[in-house]
Amino acid sequence: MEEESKSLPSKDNFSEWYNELLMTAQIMDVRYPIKGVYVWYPFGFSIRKKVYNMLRNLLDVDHQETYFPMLIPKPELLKESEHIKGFEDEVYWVTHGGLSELEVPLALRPTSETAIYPMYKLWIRSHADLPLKLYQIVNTFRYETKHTRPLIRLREITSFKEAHTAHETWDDAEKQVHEAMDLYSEFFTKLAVPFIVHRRPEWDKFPGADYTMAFDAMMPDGKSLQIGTVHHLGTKFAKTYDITYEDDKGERQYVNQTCYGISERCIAAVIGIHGDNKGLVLPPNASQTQIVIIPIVFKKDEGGVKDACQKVKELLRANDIIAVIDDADERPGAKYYKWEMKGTPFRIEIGPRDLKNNSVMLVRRDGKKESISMDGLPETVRNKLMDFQTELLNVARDSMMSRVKSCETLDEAKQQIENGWATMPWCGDKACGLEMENVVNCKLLGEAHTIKGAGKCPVCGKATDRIITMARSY
Ligand code: P5A
Ligand code: ZN
Repeated sequence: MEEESKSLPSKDNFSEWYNELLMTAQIMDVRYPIKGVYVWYPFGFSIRKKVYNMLRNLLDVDHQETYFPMLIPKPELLKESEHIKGFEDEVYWVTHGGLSELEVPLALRPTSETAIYPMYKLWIRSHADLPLKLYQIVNTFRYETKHTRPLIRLREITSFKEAHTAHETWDDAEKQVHEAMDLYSEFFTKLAVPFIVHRRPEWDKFPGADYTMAFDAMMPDGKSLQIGTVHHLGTKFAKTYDITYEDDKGERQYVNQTCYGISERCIAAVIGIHGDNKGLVLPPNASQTQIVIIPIVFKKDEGGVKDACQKVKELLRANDIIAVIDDADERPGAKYYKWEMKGTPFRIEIGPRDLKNNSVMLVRRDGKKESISMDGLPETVRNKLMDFQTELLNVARDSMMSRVKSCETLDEAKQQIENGWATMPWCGDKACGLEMENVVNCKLLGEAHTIKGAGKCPVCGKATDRIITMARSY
């Protein structure tokens, strides 16, 4: 596929930079002629593959993967009144089969509760069937009316990982909420994406949930991006879809449920948080290729540089480090540009002088450069990849935390959210919360148990130790 060799707008103009990068680095093609629907380039898809394999591996420990239909009969979708109120203006409908109108219109799943739970009613009989923990990775469709953006706000979400669990008691389900949060924490940490978990306020929880815990990442422009959510569903859906089990006393009880989801927004977060003016920066865990080897050859291949490159590649591969050689007939500079754009974590340059010294030149994607010995190369490289991964996370986490500031007045908060997040006391009343959102023109992300404090509600003046995070959000 043709590479375009032009430079990116500065990352200071985040939106422009992001849109250009997706095309130039060949992650998403935004030219598909439907609003909110985009196409994965094979390179972008290789990132998706890496990232979702990681997610699968984490889930497969104690979940089972499955597949449910994309089409949902209208009566099933409409059964849960609170749920459908949240989604009714986002549903795509299939109304015809060929020329004939369908007797029962079919919805394209906006999420799969209403596809899965009628089957859970059939599958769950006794307490021996619990807990049940299934997940699927599918596309879902939401007729989003807010500004659509590739990977961030899609009308076809192509990589929707949704897990749905059923338990005996409310407390069992709550335990699952915590397990899911641990799993997501591990996932985002492996992706080098720092986050804060917020308990969403009542008016912003998942339609039909008892409560919602959300993972929020900070994008370079200071806006928040919800990169994953875990919902405690209580018995709400169980009552609607009549999902019961026989307990050990022989009595029928409603199951308690949870569901949790992640989409390709997690990849948008990696791109946004780590990328720079030269392009993508991928943490080694998210990159198909960890190392590009570039032969530095002059007129004739002095000292067997090409052979040495081949040997290094094989040595690394034998140690599970994915290396490729770029031996195209181009200037090294052009190659650097290309692989930097694609975010490859490390570049190894090998020239005649390096060979004489029994060493190679290692250049990290963030520019740090050092000569390392051929002896023990795979171990050195593996350690340095891990260091790089950890540093990316630490730098990003420090940068995020330095942009979260505690504020006392709404004016102060308004200033603060121009390039970060504001935290402030909130009495807990919905009316005060909505007023705060209005005046500051932001979203109340909710309470984070990692952020503590006390003070007075800026609206009603009541003393409180409830601290809420405020942000502009995607
Ligand atoms: C949990 C899984 C649900 O749908 N049902 C099954 C629950 N939750 S959610 O919060 O509505 O969505 C889960 C996550 O998906 C991402 N997301 C989106 N990503 C891209 N484009 C969209 N239009 C979109 N809508 C939601 C968010 O990360 C969200 O947390
Ligand atoms: Zn108040």
